[in-house]
Amino acid sequence: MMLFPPTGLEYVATSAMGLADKITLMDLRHEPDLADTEKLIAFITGRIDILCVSIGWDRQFDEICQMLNRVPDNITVVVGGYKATEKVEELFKACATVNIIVRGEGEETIKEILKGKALNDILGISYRENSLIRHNPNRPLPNVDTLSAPDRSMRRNDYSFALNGIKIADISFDSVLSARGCPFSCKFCTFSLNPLGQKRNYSARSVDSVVDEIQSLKAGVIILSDDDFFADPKRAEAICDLIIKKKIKKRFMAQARLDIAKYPTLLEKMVKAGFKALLIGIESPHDWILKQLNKGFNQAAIRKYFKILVKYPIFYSGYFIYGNIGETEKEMLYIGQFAKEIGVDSIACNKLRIEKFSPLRELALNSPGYHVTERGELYSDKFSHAALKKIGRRIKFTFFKPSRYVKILWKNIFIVKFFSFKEILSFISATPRLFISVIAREMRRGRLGDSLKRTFIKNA
Ligand code: B12
Ligand code: SF4
Repeated sequence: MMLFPPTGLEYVATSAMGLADKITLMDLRHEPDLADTEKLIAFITGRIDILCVSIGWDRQFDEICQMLNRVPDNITVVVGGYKATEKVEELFKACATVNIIVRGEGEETIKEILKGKALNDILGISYRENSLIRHNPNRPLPNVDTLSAPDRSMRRNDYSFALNGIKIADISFDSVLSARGCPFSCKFCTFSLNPLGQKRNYSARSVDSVVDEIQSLKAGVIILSDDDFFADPKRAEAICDLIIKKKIKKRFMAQARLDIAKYPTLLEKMVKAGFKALLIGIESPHDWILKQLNKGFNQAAIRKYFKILVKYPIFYSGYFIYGNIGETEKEMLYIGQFAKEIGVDSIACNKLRIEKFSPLRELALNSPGYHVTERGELYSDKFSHAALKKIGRRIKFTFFKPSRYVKILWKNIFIVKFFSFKEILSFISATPRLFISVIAREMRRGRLGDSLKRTFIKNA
């Protein structure tokens, strides 16, 4: 939905300030004039000495490689980001134009590159030297309080509420990273591991610096991009206290663990401070799977915690994982029903992924009949990708009946009060345009009939 800025790239660009004559920060999702590769290459050619590219996830990885391969040879290409770090070898192989890959966190490393330090002395990079690829040792992870928050004045676009290209309401978005790392060790999760397999110790910024950054932002809706914003409940409470004291009026979304239900005072303060939505990893209804994933709670605890959480005017989006090692179809399909039982407002279901450094890799590779693709997708002799995809859709459709969308709107408008009256009016007036654009999109993709059937009749 293009709601949030590329936080990692913004941190790196801010760190690079003052070390280049001019820095242009570009979020290509918001550069329609450069959507065409020819135009993008023409823009780069002749104007740019160093091209710094962030690759955060799998999506469009091949397209990015194709684009990078067209960059003229005289331009130095530096690539960083989660995916680039995980795929160092593959990236060098696929893109002859890439000179340097910055592995892991890049703020200090980019400075040394731009200052012209000898490449063999820069920690945390892999680089091309003639026909060889050199890998320097890892860079120790810095204390996050030493890093400057992203300089928003570098942005060339706003992040506002648009769906399918239609502006829905005058709401703008931003993201704030208050801490890096997570003190827990769920086995499927690589959030708190950087992709080198190096555990990121939980490192939190001071309460004042976080609230100062929030206060300085124009955006009305802030996502706190921390792996778990409430990892240190006392600190989270202090942040809420300061937001309330400074009368900052913003709406917040954050990723949280279920255990937050143990802190009623914190929950009350969160509501007062403007927390409207929590993204919570529930993962599975089944005790044996929760244990396999080392999640740290069981089904009874989920039910108990949700009984408490639903009393607060907060929108809860639950993440679930299906296609776990040894999981039956019946167990997977129970997710939709379970989500309804506990009272979560919305769900997102993902197939189990086994990334390069996932602690579950060994178990997956040693489980007869299970296979992991190069892209980290897990499938088995019993459940192919296609079969899992179909199960995923069935889970989704058990939960997302048309009445669910009404409930979601109701909760956001009347209970959570995410939207103001003016925003709702703007939303209503945009609805016909939005509806037409969605229909046009589905017709363009040749799947209008199928989509209508799946939404209103049944999941095929
Ligand atoms: C918040 C978040 C989101 C937010 C995005 C908010 C935003 N501002 O962009 C939302 C909810 C939208 C989101 C969506 C998705 N996300 Co997400 N997300 C995260 C999360 C938790 C934090 C990202 C962040 O802000 N990190 C902080 C910054 C500072 O770190 P960073 O981005 O890595 O950048 C540093 C370095 O990588 C490096 N660097 C980065 N770019 C560059 C460039 C250069 C030139 C240099 C030198 C260095 C450099 O320096 C940066 C500063 O230190 C991460 C997990 C994590 N802890 O990182 C997952 C994560 C990035 N997401 C992930 C995934 C899978 C997704 C989704 C595909 C989920 C889905 N199934 O839909 C979607 C993809 C959306 C899309 N664009 O297609 C995965 C990617 C895994 C992978 N191997 O591909 C991660 C790693 C989580 C995980 N382990 O599963 N996500
Ligand atoms: S799933 Fe959440 S709580 Fe568990 S390690 Fe990952 S970020 Fe931490």
